[in-house]
Amino acid sequence: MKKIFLFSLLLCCIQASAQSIKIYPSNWWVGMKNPNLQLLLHTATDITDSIAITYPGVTVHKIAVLENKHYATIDLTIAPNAQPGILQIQFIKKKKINRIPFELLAKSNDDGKTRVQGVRSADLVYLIMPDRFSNGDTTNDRVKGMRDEICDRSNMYARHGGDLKGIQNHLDYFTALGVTSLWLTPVIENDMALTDEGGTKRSTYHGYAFTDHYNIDKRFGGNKAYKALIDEMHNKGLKIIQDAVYNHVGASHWFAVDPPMHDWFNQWPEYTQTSYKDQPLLDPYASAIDKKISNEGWFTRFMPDLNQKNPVVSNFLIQHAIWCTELFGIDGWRVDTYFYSNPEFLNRINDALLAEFPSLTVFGEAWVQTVTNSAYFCENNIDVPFKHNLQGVTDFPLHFSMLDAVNQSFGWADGVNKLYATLGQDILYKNPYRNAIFLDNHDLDRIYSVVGEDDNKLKTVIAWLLTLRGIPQLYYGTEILMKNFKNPSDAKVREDFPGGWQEDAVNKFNAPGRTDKENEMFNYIQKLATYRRQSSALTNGKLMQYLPADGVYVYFRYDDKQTIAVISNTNKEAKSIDATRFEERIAGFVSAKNIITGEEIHSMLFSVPANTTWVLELE
Ligand SMILES: [Ca+2]
Ligand SMILES: [Ca+2]
Repeated sequence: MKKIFLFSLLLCCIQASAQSIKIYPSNWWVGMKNPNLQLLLHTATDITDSIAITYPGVTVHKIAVLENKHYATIDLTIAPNAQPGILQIQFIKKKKINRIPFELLAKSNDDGKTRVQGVRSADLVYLIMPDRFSNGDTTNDRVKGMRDEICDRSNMYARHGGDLKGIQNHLDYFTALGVTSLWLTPVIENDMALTDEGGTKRSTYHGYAFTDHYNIDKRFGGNKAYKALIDEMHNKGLKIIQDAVYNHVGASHWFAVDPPMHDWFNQWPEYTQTSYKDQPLLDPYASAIDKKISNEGWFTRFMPDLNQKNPVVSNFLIQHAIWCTELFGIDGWRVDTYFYSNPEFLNRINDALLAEFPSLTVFGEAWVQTVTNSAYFCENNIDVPFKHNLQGVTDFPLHFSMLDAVNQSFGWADGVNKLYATLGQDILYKNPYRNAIFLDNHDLDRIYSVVGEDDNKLKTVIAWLLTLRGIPQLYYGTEILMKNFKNPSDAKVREDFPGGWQEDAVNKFNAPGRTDKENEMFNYIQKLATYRRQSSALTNGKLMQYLPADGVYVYFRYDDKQTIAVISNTNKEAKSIDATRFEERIAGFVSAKNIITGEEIHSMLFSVPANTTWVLELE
């Protein structure tokens, strides 16, 4: 131990000024699998003091002042036998010592058990935009000193006051619906002034412009409210998915205002926006410049693009993801704008997270058009020079094909044939059950509008969502028939949940506040989701699909305990079905029970009404 002390002191020959020093990460843990840690120190003035750390089991390897002398890094290792406690980082100048405390906590013993559990195909994820769901604490609607103090529900671009307490107040609503996991759009601090986009002043209520990774936004309730929400969720058997953004930060982030190094962000001779195209990243014929623009072009002018090839940037992002997972007990990560980040970095951060938390789920947003492109960005069976290691993606090709299947007339390559053909390309994914599947989200037209406010069509796509392979994700409000297209703005698909604010005239969290149609949809989802939870075939079973014929599409989910048939008639008229065609899956069964209506079918010949999907359990 003595030797370690000496070594730590030896390396501390750097001059630093010790006033208001910020340290990132803001704390760490003993008992982590990776013993290495890189602290990033930030002050308002040049660092000129000596820096020393003496703590049993902690060895300092390197202290470096960065190109911008307001920053230094300390590389250290934490021995397996190090004890939790307060480590003092000493800033020494002319015999005066300023000590900054840094806490080493004990790593949780419950990771992988009651927290950090992973989110699987057995779960049902409910996506929430916290600013727009429910206002549980009006005292945080406006926070003095933040760059945007506006809270105005009459303005769709302003913040509306929704927060984490509001979500916590409705945990029983989620469990009643059959939801097992929440995904919240980012909750990390976005202390941004209003931005000017095409003449409209907009707040970053959506959360994708981080300004301090280590603080949850105070308008959502801060770190304390986030911890309280997640702890209660875990107690109630609900899981949490956090939205990660590795690609960019908000222009008012402290390290964008005072960049630690000249190459902290991707640099261009003049402002260069990404093409938003994924194709050059896998196209064997792509030019180098197209690839570079896709990956290193900026998302917007006010979202600087992080250079993850810089190892200090990369360490910062990796440690932050681990810090959040361990501190809050995150069960899964949804990674925003996945393919815009450096690919080697992406593999590194996934490896680091999984090494520390083997049960964790990570899926990336890959907004692409084809299964090939989608599969390229996760673990796949494609013979390509660079292999991504991501578990799964947000399955856009399946999303597009479900919409075509329900909205198009049946044809050789149209209607349900699109869904059938898309699933057939699952040969490209290593494990398609790890993809997040969805009908809509905060960036897309709401599904009820997309299906022309046709309740039967909505029931059909919800039946597909809850019975196909993958991790199903429902967008808040689908169950109460919230609608809208992204016209004139995506804010139209992010409206407030009625009843989430005390002053709301109606409260759709309760059955009496919902219309008959809304209750019917709520009850339909509840019934299917509740059934799904205890169904081994629907959550983990195999999938077998039959060639669509005459506008009718049939598939089975099955294992050795259970067989479920899903029959969709997408025609405008009833169709008769001869089930002998499905002999391979139905042999040995004598009847089938409609899990929504309870009706029984005893014949091999039966008729399915127009525009209807049945989910049947074979008996
Ligand atoms: Ca509030
Ligand atoms: Ca980028």
